[in-house]
Amino acid sequence: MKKTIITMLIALVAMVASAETYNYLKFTKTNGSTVTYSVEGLKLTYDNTNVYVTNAETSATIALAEVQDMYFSNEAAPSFILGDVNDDGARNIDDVTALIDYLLGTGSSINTDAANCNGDSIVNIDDVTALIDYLLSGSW
Ligand SMILES: [Ca+2]
Ligand SMILES: [Ca+2]
Repeated sequence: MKKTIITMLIALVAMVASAETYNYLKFTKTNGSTVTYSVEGLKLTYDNTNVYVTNAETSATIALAEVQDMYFSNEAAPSFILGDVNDDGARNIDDVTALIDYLLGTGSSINTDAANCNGDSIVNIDDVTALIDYLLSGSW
């Protein structure tokens, strides 16, 4: 049944893609992260547990259980994780510390795109609050 649904999903995506030219295949994962793959040389296969993506640049395996959404897009996923201030791939209290140190002028460099947690145009104490709220609640 799951395989049938996936087959239908891939067929639907292929039909939609043929209507317009897109640059990326984008996956939204259940943890909220997104990942994009260039359609250049794109090959998509799957089995009962994984989707296998191969293109001209890379190959990747994505667990079906992690896939929330899959669609073609002209926009690549952002190259940072919102709130991952220190760019180590995880969001935790170390990012709060790094952000506070940055605001105090005592820390090392940070990813200012990832540090702008509330999505306005500046990095300030409001982003510390937003990041702490996220860490406590699990949602932005
Ligand atoms: Ca981090
Ligand atoms: Ca901000």
